[in-house]
Amino acid sequence: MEKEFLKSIFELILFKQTIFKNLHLLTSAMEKKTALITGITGQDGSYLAELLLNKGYLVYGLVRRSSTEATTERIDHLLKDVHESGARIFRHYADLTDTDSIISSLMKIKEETKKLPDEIYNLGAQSHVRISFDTPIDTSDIVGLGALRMLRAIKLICPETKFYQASSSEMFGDVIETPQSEKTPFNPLSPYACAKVFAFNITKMYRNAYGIHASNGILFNHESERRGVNFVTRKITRGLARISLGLQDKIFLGNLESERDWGHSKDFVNAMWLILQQDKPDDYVIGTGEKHSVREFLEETAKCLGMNINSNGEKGVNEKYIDENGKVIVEIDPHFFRPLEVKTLLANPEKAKKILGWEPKIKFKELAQLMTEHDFKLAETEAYLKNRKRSW
Ligand code: NAP
Ligand code: F7E
Repeated sequence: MEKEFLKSIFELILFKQTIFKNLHLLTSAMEKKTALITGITGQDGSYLAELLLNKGYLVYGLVRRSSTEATTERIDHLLKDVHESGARIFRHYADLTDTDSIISSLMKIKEETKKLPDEIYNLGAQSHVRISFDTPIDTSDIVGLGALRMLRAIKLICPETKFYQASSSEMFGDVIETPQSEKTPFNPLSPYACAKVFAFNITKMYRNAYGIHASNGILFNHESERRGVNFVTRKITRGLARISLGLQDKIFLGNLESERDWGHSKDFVNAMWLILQQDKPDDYVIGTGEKHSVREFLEETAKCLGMNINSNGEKGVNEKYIDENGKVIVEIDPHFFRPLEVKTLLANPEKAKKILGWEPKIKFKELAQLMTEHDFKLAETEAYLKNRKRSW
């Protein structure tokens, strides 16, 4: 009898919590804009979620199921228990390769907020260019067909929703002209870039054929303290920071001569938002208008750390960087070369400046400085924990 009573009290509490959550969501959604982000656990997704929350949005994010909680590391500081009154960010399990999960997520948003999202940002991708040569079919499915799945769901369920497609400067590939603008023809060199070209074109096609507010941001490389550790900038800042504290001996890199137009992700997600605030959908190149080589990034990082490193002067796979104690700290490993290499990329962001009023705040040197400082602090913590363990 007592057990039954306790059970009904417990059920009542759960019921109240659900009603409270839905009521809270309903009132919030009526007052606030709602956005859905695919790829919310990625570098850009996490900064975009922060930006939108600061602007008062309700934010939904599509998250892939994983056997660990590690994939939400970049957004853990934003997540709250959905039953808490201030919760404005929500996760739905879904996958860009699974149309049903995308449609289900849109229907769930409708159920919970009694309206459909005002804006959808499609950032989900297998975004590593070299890995796309190893997994071309999976990459094309996520990157290319994934965008089409999103657009098809929008056409069927929420044709009024504004759509942002994360297009990429990789589409320019073997560049036809320098710098690259919205008018520069594409010439892709990887499965990733070919899939992005498809996604770009299908976004434009849905805009023209069905009047959907669908725009492409053609973003040049952007990095940050949250950049994945297998992209070259983070590999360098993390690697050299760890080497400087004796946690690692050396790093292995590929082509040091590649040139990229590197900006900071925080600036770039602001451009994404500005693109969707325009009355008319359109395509925009987003970049800093400055290019630097991988070698320059390596040398700038060493400078930030006060490391004196020099090349042995050899070219290609025999080149090494050596520190003041004669220790080799950088070697070349052909594994990191690509079957085809995009040698140089440089943005002409004039249209974004003129129409969106967008300009990057963080340029090359500050970017390297921010990333290096961040990775040095992480390495210091790692070294401290390692030494503490040793003293036990
Ligand atoms: P990122 O850090 O690699 O993040 C990619 C995101 O996509 C992650 O949240 C990942 O989830 C998710 N994802 C992967 N496969 C998925 C799938 N099958 N279904 C749903 N989600 C999936 O990439 P980023 O640097 O933030 O870039 C964001 C977008 O901009 C990407 O589309 C990228 O291609 C594009 N882009 C990036 C740059 C750049 O320099 N960063 C430049 C131009 C364009 P997990 O966390 O579970 O892996
Ligand atoms: O390579 C060279 C490599 O992997 C940059 C993605 O966000 O930006 C990114 O693609 C350059 C390339 O970025 C290593 O060959 C040398 O030339 O950091 P990355 P990415 O390929 O430019 C575009 C715009 C995107 O859209 C993509 O999603 O650095 N490089 N040595 C190396 N690259 C890596 N990863 N590792 C090396 O050891």
